[in-house]
This record gives sequence, C-alpha cells and structure tokens, in this order.
Amino acid sequence: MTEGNFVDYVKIHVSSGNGGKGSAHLHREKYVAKGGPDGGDGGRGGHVILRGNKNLWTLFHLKFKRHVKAGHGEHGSKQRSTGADGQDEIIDVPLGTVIRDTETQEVLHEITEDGQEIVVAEGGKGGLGNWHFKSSTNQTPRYAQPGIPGEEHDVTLELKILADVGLVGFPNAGKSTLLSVITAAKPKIADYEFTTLKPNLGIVEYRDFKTFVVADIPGIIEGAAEGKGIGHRFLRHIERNSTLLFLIPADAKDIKKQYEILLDELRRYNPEMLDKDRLIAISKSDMLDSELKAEIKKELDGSLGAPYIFISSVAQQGLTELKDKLWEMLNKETV
Ligand SMILES: Nc1nc2c(ncn2[C@@H]2O[C@H](COP(=O)(O)OP(=O)(O)OP(=O)(O)O)[C@@H](O)[C@H]2O)c(=O)[nH]1
Ligand SMILES: [Mg+2]
Repeated sequence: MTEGNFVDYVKIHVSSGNGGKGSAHLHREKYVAKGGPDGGDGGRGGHVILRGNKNLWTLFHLKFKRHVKAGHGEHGSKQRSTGADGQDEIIDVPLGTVIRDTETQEVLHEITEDGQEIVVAEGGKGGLGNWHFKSSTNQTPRYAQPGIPGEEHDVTLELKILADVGLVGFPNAGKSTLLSVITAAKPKIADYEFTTLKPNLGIVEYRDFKTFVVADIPGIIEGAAEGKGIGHRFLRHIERNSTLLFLIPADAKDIKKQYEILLDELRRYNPEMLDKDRLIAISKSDMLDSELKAEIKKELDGSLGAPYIFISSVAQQGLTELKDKLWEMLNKETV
C-alpha cells in the first residue's frame, strides 16, 4: 500500500429514495357497472446501505464520492399493481469502518464483519393504494396514501485498521524499514523524522502459509496524546491491534526511557492500549558490537516488564525470531 492511496476519513451525503404514491384508480370496464377501487401500492424508496468487505483496506474508493443517492419507489397503478421498489445503493467499506452522524458526531454504527449491512438512509415507505380503504360505508374511496419521503443526511466514515500487529516508535526508529523487509509493502524510508505521514499496511507471509497483518503508523513523540507531531492522529489505528511491537533504535540514548515515554503516550491516549500484548524490538542492532550488546542486555534484563529482542532490518538479523514471537503472541490460547 503506498502513501497516496491511504484514505481513512471521508464525509458523504446520503439520501434514500422516496416511497411511491399509492394509486387511487377506479376500475372501469364496459358492462361492469361498478368496478370499484383497484389502485395498487407505491414501492419502497431505495435504501443507502454500507456493507463490510474484507478485501478493502482503505476508504480511497470513496474519496471523490460526495453524494450517494438511492432510487425512488415507483407509484402504484391500476389492477392493484404495486410500484417497483427504488434501487438500493450499496457502498462497500473495509472492516473497521466507524459510521458517524457528521452533524452530531454520534457513532451510529461500526462495520466489523464481512457482508455486514447497515442501512444509513432508509428508503421511504410506499403509500397504500385506494383498494385498502374500501369499506361498507365507502365503496369507492378516491383516496390513496402518498409515499413517505426519503431521508438525507451527512455521514462521516472513519477507518480503524484491523491489523494484528501495530508498530509503535519514535520517528526514524526504523518502522517502515522493518515493514519493507518482513512484508511486500514498499513504504517510503528516509533518514529524517516523519517520513511516514500516513499508515502503511503489510501482510507477513510466513512459513506454512501463516499470515498476519502489520500496521506501520507515523512516529509518536512525547506529547503526542495532546496532539504534538502527527502520530496522534493515527493512534486510533493501533487501538484495535491485538499486539503492539515497540521499535527502539539501538543507538537511542536511553532505551528504557524511550519505551516509557511511548507507553505513557499510549496510556494518555487510551489506557486500554496498555492491556495489549507488547514486544520490544531493539532495531538497527547491526550498529552494535557484541560488547555493547551485552551491556544493553545487562541493563534491560528484567527492567522493561515486556520481552525484547535485537533485530536489524538492514542486516536481516533476528527477523525470523521476531516473526515467530509475534505469531506465538497472536495465537496464544486466551484463558
Ligand atoms: N543501520 C540500520 N539503519 C536502519 C535500519 N532500519 C532502518 N534504518 C535507517 O533508519 C532511518 C529511518 O528509517 P525508517 O524506516 O524510515 O524509520 P521510521 O520509523 O519509519 O520513521 P518515520 O516514518 O519518520 O516515523 C533510515 O535512514 C533507515 O535506512 C537497520 O536495521 N539498521
Ligand atoms: Mg516510517
């Protein structure tokens, strides 16, 4: 997934179809003195429906779709014939799409399953034809119901990625580089901060056809939970991940401190983030000789409160162990 086509927020105006009018037709036939009312019902207006689709990963396909309008129901007609229902409009969205009312910001629904359908604008009911109103006191009602008008409003769709593993780290920690070596994703990589401006997703294809999805989000800095940097806007994307992989570069001044700052930002954003499984990868460890490594080990052993491993994306070290470990964490039996 490249940077340009990642869209995680769109606003759409949705309008459903009007219900068709009921008919007030009176049957007339030669030689039949009083045919009576035979006006059919109006058809239902079309709904606007959002449907979960597991093969979609972004809202990019909706970027230029500002209005979605379903069809009107047809009017009823003679011989009690019911008008056709208006055409429904179905919009496919990725799993993890949250639907809000744009005006009130209220969450209306959330799409989490493939094929799940949510009606976001309900089509108006068709009116009843006049034959329904025939009674002993009124044999020829000349009245039929009008159709109910459709509804329209603005909805905001916001995507929370449903990746298995979320990468957490300061800018420049090597997150995108890692994604590029363990998955087929080709994120932008550079030696400056905030190279990644939008999340990237990659699928790790692993021995015996095992797969899991990793999300690389822009770097988090101190104060991110209050809106510093750009990472905070994307923190919601790792709210759903079951496992968090922290990346801390081997040349960090204080590895433990960096880890604690990151944890603190997550906690301040949403305390539930700390309920997730955590693994720490000391990245760029090709820069360490064995002596330095031993020193870091001595410092970190038992003091982090989470398991850690040394990796290097550039030298391809520790990557299999990393994948094994992540797989194990993702598939451990939950008690
Ligand atoms: N020596 C070494 N350098 C690495 C390694 N992994 C990444 N780098 C370098 O670190 C720099 C930053 O890498 P990125 O992958 O862009 O870092 P990031 O965490 O995605 O950064 P942001 O997108 O800015 O948050 C680049 O110059 C990479 O070449 C590694 O394993 N070893
Ligand atoms: Mg990056």
